[in-house]
Amino acid sequence: MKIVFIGAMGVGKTTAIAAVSDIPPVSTEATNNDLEQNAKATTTVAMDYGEIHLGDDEAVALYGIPGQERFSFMWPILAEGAMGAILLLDHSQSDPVAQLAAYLDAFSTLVAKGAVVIGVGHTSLPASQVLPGYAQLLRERELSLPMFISDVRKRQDVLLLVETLIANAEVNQLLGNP
Ligand SMILES: Nc1nc2c(ncn2[C@@H]2O[C@H](COP(=O)(O)OP(=O)(O)OP(=O)(O)O)[C@@H](O)[C@H]2O)c(=O)[nH]1
Ligand SMILES: [Mg+2]
Repeated sequence: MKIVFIGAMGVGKTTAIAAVSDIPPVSTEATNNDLEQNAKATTTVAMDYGEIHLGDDEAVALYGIPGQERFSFMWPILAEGAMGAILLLDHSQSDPVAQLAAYLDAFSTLVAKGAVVIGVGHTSLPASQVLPGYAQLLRERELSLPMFISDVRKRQDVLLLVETLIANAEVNQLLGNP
C-alpha cells in the first residue's frame, strides 16, 4: 500500500512523514535557496520516504513530494501506483485556496478516484472558521473529500489522515468505484 503526501513548499510533508514513520525516514533535504517562497532552512529536493507497519508483513509506504515547482517532474513519478494522496495546506500562507486548486489539478487522477484527504495546518483557529473557504472550492468542483485541521507535527493528527484515506479506499472498493 502506497500513499503520497502532496502540497506546496513548507506545508509539512517531510514533517508529517517523520511524525508517523516506523522506520527512520529517508529524506532528501538541501539548503533552501527559495527564501522568498518559504523562509525555512531546508527543502526536499527529490522525495521523502517512510513506512507505517501494520502487522508482521504489511506496511504502508509513505512518499513525500518536493513542494518546489521546479521539481514537479517528480510528482507523477512519486504518485505512480499510489492508492491515494494526503494533500496538506498551510492556512497561514497568502492564498491556500489557490494552492488547493493547483494540487487538485496536478493530481487529478487520484482526485477523480476520490482518493484524496485534505489536512489544513498552521492555524489555531477553529474548523468552523478555517474550513468553509476550502469547502466552497470543493463544492464548486462537485468534489466531496474528507478535510481536517491537522498539526502534522503530531503523530495522531497524521494517523487520522492516513486512516481516513485507507478507510475511504476500502469503501470505494466495496462500492466498486474506480
Ligand atoms: N506553527 C506550525 N508549524 C507547523 C505546522 N505544521 C508544520 N509546521 C512546521 O512547518 C515546517 C514544515 O516544513 P517541511 O516539513 O520541511 O515542509 P515540506 O512540505 O516538506 O516542504 P518542502 O519539502 O520544501 O516542499 C516545519 O518546520 C514544521 O515544524 C503547524 O500546524 N503549525
Ligand atoms: Mg519536504
